[in-house]
Amino acid sequence: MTAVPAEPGPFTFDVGSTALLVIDMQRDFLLPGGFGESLGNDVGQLARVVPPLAGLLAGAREAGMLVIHTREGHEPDLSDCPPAKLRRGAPSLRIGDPGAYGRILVRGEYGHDIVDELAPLPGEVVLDKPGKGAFYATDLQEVLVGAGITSLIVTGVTTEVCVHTTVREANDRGYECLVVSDCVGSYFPEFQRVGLQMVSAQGGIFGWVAPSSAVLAALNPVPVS
Ligand code: C5J
Repeated sequence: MTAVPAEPGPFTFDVGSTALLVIDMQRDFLLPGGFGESLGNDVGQLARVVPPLAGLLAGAREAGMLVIHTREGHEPDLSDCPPAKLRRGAPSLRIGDPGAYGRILVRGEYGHDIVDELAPLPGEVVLDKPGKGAFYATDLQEVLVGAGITSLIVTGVTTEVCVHTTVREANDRGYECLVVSDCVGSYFPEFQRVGLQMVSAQGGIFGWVAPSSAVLAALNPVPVS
């Protein structure tokens, strides 16, 4: 067992039964000129997540941890996009419309894929999800059960939307979740701050929160000479 100093108390995990979950680090959300920015968002708030997350991803891979990436998006015919979701946003900026990086949030388009810095390695699990939560309409539960996973180290964007929804879904399914504070991001600084507080409040109502430096230190402890 490894312990990470965290809020509201130490998060203990075993590398063999823990997965690193990387949520929706997609070009459509992160790149300048893309879907996220076209909605009036400051994509710089998400870009700052990339360097620490690349470091954590490297550490998790080196430790042999299961890595799972997710991508939010829809079939080209949008048959898996509920009308209520499709109707949202300005008329010219809807899911499926042509954007700077291809059709917005449509599977197979350039913008739908993960940013180059965090590209999945061959053999890593990549789950396409039509909803905000990573369990809804995906094989995530089967993947986790099949790999004997009981704990999740959760990263990605956005903190208050897909990260929160997934952590809540995971919590209800019995998974222990550590949210990595500098490896999750929101377009809105206040949502980032409060979103993290909401996870660890009330004795860790949804899970634990710690920075990537603490997780990396636990994954690669300095040997005592
Ligand atoms: C959003 C997400 N914010 N991945 N998606 O629509 O959080």
